[in-house]
Amino acid sequence: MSNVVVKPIAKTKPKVERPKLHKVILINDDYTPREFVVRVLQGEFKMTEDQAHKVMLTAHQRGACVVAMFTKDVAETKATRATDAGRAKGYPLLFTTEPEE
Ligand code: TYC
Repeated sequence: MSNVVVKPIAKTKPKVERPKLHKVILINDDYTPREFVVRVLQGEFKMTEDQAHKVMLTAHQRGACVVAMFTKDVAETKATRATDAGRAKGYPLLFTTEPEE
């Protein structure tokens, strides 16, 4: 009787890589009202008013600010929705995405 179980030799190292995250970046402009930017950040990125205000101010002062990181699809969807919210009001508000390093 032979009930010895031989474990096959693994040929490939199991590799579990996390998907690359993508930054959503808020770009400053001279026309979109500050309060509108804050409301879009709260609505689309689930920020508190305080967090949203800080991000808006950083973009206003430095030209751009990283809002958050998501998988590629989620980052692109949120950036598009947030940009479209501004466009619907005639504002040039812009959110872009960029892969993490
Ligand atoms: N600079 C705009 C103003 O002075 C406000 C603003 C801030 C717009 C951040 C866009 O990403 C932005 N009304």
